[in-house]
Amino acid sequence: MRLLALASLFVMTLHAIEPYGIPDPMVMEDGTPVREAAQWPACKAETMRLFEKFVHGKSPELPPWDQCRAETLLEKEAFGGKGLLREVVIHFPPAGTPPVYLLIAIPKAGQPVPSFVGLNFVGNHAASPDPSVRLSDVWIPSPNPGVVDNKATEAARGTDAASWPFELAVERGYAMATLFHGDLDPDRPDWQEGVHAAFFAPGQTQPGEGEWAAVGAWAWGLRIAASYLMAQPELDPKRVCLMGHSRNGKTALWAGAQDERFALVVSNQSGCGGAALSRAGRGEQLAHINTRFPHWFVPRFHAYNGKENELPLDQHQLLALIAPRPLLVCSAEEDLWADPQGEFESCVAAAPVYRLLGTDGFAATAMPPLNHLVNSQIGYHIRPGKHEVTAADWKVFFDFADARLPKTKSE
Ligand code: GTR
Repeated sequence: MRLLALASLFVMTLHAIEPYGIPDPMVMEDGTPVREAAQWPACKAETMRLFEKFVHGKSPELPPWDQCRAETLLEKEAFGGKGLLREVVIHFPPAGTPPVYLLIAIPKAGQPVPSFVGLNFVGNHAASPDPSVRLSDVWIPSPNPGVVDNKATEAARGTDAASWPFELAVERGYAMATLFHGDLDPDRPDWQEGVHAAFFAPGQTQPGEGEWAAVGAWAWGLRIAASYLMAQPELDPKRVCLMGHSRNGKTALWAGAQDERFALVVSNQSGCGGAALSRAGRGEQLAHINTRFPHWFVPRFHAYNGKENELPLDQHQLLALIAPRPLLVCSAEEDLWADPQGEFESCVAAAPVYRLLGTDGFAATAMPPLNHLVNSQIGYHIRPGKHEVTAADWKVFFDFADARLPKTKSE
């Protein structure tokens, strides 16, 4: 029976951790327990289908990179000569899909470097104050600084730069790439702009039952961006990492689950529908998220509003889909809406899969002190403060990546 509470395990070792009757991530749908690593691929495939069916929908196949086309719009020396700032536009099939724009800081290293890629909330021009970065022309939510009638103006430049410390990345030896989720799909219940419409059958106006929603489309864009990064000689294709904050953190987890090419995943305050257990019942609940953001997840997920206990999955299984690759879950003390405790418990509950696959799993049995990195293959960090991503957070991401990625390309 899949809904085996992990109670006995937790009660013995983790007094602070609740199991809530969450599904056992290592029991097959027919009740077969997963006891060996060789059984995991089949269990993983079942879990993936559950997330497709109940949460994200199924995304189209990723277009092969040789069917995509990247054009460099900007390339200049930057960061006091320590690196390059580049912006590219990526066109991809099918015909009619809008392109995505990727802004990248690349250290001058003389050897292929690891990279991070993440979605931004308000356009590349907001991530960097550099006036040569292209001003986005797609729909952007208002109110946002410098956004007038849902369009970016010059006043929007650099307004989100605190979330994207490019120079720090370059100094730490990482490339940092970002793209606007609105290039893939506007963050509103609209299916005409963005990538969905290009896949509609004649007469279709919204995704059908089981088809991808907004988070699925955003995750698809991250994967296309990864294909670009992996094709660049300056970047190590084996060390492309994902970072996402909040709704973009939910998206990073889904992209990382689907695409094993990502070497490492960071979820920053991803909360409900991200790292936090839905059954924990704190902070944002399914009824909140599905009402305010009806386009993020598939309609079947909405059917569980107020009925989280009936979901045939919980979010620790999304974390387990990333195993055995390094995964860092970050919370903020004041961000109770994202339920730090539920994010931590999710790590605990995903750890058996990580251990099954030969890693050190998760090295904490109770919530760690503030500003302490739990440095195991599932990492965890909680800091004081509120819901945001800062340069101090990025330092933790780089510390974790330094510890968990191979050191050089040849390793
Ligand atoms: C909130 C939403 C969260 C989170 C956040 C964000 O309003 O309730 O799930 O995604 O937005 O993306 O900043």
